[in-house]
Amino acid sequence: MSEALANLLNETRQFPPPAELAANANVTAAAYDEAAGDRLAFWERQAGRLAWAQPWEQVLDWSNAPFAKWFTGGRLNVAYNCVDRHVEAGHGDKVAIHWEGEPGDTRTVTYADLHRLTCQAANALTELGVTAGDRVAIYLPMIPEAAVAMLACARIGATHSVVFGGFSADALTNRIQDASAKVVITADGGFRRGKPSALKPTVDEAVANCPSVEHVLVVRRTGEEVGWSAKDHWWHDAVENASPEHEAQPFDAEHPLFILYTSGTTARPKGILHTTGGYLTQASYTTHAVFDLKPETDVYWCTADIGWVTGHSYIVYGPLSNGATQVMYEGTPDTPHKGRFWEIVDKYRVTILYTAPTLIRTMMKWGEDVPAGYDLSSLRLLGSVGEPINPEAWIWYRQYVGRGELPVVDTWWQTETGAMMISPLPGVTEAKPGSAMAPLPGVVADVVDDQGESVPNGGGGYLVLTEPWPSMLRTVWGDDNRFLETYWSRFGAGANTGDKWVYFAGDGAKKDDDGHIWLLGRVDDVMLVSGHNISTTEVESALVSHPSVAEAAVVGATDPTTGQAIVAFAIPRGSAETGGDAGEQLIAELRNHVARTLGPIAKPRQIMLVPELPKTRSGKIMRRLLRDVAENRSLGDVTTLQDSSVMELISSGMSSGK
Ligand code: 6R9
Repeated sequence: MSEALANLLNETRQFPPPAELAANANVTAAAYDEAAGDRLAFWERQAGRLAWAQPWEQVLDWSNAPFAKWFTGGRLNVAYNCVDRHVEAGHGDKVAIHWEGEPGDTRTVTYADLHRLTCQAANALTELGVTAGDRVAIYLPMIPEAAVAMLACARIGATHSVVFGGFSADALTNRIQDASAKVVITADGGFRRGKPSALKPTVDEAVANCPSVEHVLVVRRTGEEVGWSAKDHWWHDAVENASPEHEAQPFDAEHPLFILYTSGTTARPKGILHTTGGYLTQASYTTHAVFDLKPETDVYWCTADIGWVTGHSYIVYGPLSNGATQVMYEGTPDTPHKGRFWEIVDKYRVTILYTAPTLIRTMMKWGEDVPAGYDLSSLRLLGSVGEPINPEAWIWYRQYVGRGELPVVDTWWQTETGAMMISPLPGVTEAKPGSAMAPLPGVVADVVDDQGESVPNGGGGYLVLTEPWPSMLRTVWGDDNRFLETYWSRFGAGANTGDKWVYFAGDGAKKDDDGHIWLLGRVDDVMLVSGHNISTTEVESALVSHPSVAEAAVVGATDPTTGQAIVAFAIPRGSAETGGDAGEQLIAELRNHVARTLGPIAKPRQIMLVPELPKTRSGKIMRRLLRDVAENRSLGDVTTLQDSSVMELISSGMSSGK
């Protein structure tokens, strides 16, 4: 996909780290050299940041590649590392979680509280017959019990499978069945958009079809009435009456810690399996390095949901293993008003904020006056994850949230990688807006062409990881073949890679002239227009760089002449004129703007001005649905959409706009 790339994305701005941050950074440029010198010794030192009950014998056993074993023979307890050791070190009174409910109710959970709750939950699960190796499904809103439930499983060696609270009964059923979960932990519901949103009825429906489930633990959150069966137990009876004494036993470094399902390109979700020692090592180290987290002074906030991998690694395991103080928020960013996020930053004096490009673009749409109404001076570092961040969104984030001063770390990683892989280091890297920059110390990545050959600087292709890393997925739960086929078959160990195992991430990427990495979206999101490969991300970035566009999604639609044609959906900014002729004029201007920015080949055949874009609940644009609209097909499955009415709006706009 190299040819069209040369004239795409000529973003040249670069921002060095603030001098003070660089001078006091947890991790300096030396880490790159150390890791390049002896990668395994580097990871061994990072594993040493954790408390091990028994040291490992071998850092990496790759003899059965690509099935990895890290820190073999080592034993540790994840919950001990995230909770007990901080209490033992005298930090029991320190706040672990400042929790903010959507209706404005709050809870303060110290490390001593977290210890007590985790021990009680561990005893309650044991009482229900859960033992090491059993699977427990967790289907909860963003309340402290979600973190407690995960830690309690880790404490007794049960493997958790968190299912996002927005998923349907079918999705929950499939996930419970695939892992044969014995217990489900849920709540009556949570608060979303100003109203209670029930969870228990969905669990009831799922459990009716899941014979493996013996017990259901139910947290009372909304107080709404719920159906009740012989399998159900109230959390406040079972957990809050359980003994607060529990001694954590160490588990093998390769003991299964959690399964997390990711949808991928086919319908059947894959249960990504993560284990204990390597996962915690990298989740913990990257939190320390990329967020420059200082547990004594920072207040950290990751806005993800615990149902996604970002919530696992950067709400629960990464921050807590580092002894951080963090904010956890139950609800949506615009309830009861559009300044809710900034109000929370202001109230808790948040210093490190980790959020997603989709949210940043939404905030752009709402306008910079909203953050300007709050005191955001406590912030010192901003992070982004989940999608490529367009340069304009990056600049907006730095400008209006980060006072034009703060470093923005754009962190590329996946459910499968378990922890961050490609990202700036905030005290070292001169960041370029829109680029994840370089592999972190200890990570080895490359961009290769169709044949698996490394592309030169300036070239584009597929992102691959060429050396194993501690937090890598170990397999797809119950399906080793799918693990091999999906991730390890595309490029080897084959002709161009020698004996090397090469991990195929499924993302398109390019290397700029300095060798820095730019992510271009999933490879299925690359369009072939008149023989030229053009990435949806780059056309979207070009559109968003126009002052009248807040957000854009681009798809390739079948075209009789060009193979595929570029069809764009753009949300105008609040200030843009779009009525009548003004709309037509804006569309013409935007088509020309893209042609000017990226070259005539990238000029969209068609641009639709739309009020919203279809997104999954984790904020990724569902281009599949937009492709259906662009090709005049009836809509496929919309159940994972955050708001299914969006598609009606878009489809009706599409027919009238033609
Ligand atoms: C952590 C997470 C993984 C996919 C990944 C890629 C996209 C995530 C990104 C990014 C560009 C970034 N992605 N971070 N693309 N720049 N900083 O999101 O995991 O839900 O498994 O999604 O998300 O396409 O392959 P997951």
